[in-house]
Amino acid sequence: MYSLNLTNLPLMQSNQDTGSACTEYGDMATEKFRQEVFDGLASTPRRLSSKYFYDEKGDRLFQQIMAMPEYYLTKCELDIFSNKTPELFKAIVQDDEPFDLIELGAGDGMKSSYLIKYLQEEGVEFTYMPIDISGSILNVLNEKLRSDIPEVSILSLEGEYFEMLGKAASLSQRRKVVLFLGSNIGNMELNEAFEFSMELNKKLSTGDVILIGFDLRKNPHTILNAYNDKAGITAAFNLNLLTRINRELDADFDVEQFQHFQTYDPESGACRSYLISLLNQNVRIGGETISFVKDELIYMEVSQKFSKCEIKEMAQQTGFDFVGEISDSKGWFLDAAWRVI
Ligand code: AVJ
Repeated sequence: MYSLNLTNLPLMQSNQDTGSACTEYGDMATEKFRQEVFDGLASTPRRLSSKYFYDEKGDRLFQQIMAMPEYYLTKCELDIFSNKTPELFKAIVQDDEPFDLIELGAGDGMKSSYLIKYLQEEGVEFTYMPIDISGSILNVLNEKLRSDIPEVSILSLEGEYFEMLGKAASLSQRRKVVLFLGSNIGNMELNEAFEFSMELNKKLSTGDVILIGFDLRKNPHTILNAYNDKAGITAAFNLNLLTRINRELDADFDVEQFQHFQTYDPESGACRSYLISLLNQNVRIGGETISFVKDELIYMEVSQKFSKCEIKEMAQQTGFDFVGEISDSKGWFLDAAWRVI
């Protein structure tokens, strides 16, 4: 059985052994964060990027969201990965040829571990390459897999998606299968999602396969409820970004004076969240002051919902052949398999 463990090779560890590189990376990340916050708040409407929701507190809040009865997405995709594993297998495996299984934003690998286990049991030769911006979550994932499926070969890649995809390609010539699960693609504006898909296509080779998780259009109440929970966890998830800005960018947002507002537009399929300023107020960020008038909005996040038809169109228009689609038992969520032409 192929079980080369590359996880601990120094080459694979970005910024972990040199304190200075680590600090520099941190400074650069903070600088990018500061720039994006200022640019976003200066645009009309004001906006902040939901990719910054996930600090330690944000990770915990997202765990709570996934456990909420209203939030169906994770349960649906888990249904697919635990009950339709043979179909996933058929969509991604070609002959018995070894391949690299790359996961973008792997997180705790909850869903993918079902697929990994199945591949292992079928005796397929593959290396699992989780890519995540968070080194600590990769460590957690590593330990978990190592104890649950000890024979699996893992190569963790810490960093930005496309940079690490390039690295994966330079390290191995094998066919690539890329997982991008959880409807993470929904957090991009539609044009950004198309650009992302084209960029992914450019970074891959003919015959490579990607498996993308899409949340499907359904009864608008079901969708809105998933993002507008009574307990206010989604509200806290949005407001936590203000707390993060206070801490990391030396700001003084009064979190009590902003209120979460959620919309779902069944025509466009966009589910959007906003924060509303409850009064005229000045917020200091670093050396600068931003004035909010009462009822002014900050646009925080889009969670785009798709029809099957729109998903097929995206594949066609970004250089992929549509290979297959696997839905949960409710038909609410879909993992689509596309092959690079
Ligand atoms: C992590 C992108 C899947 O948009 O459904 C959950 C994030 N935001 N509740 C989503 C989220 C509010 C989530 N994804």
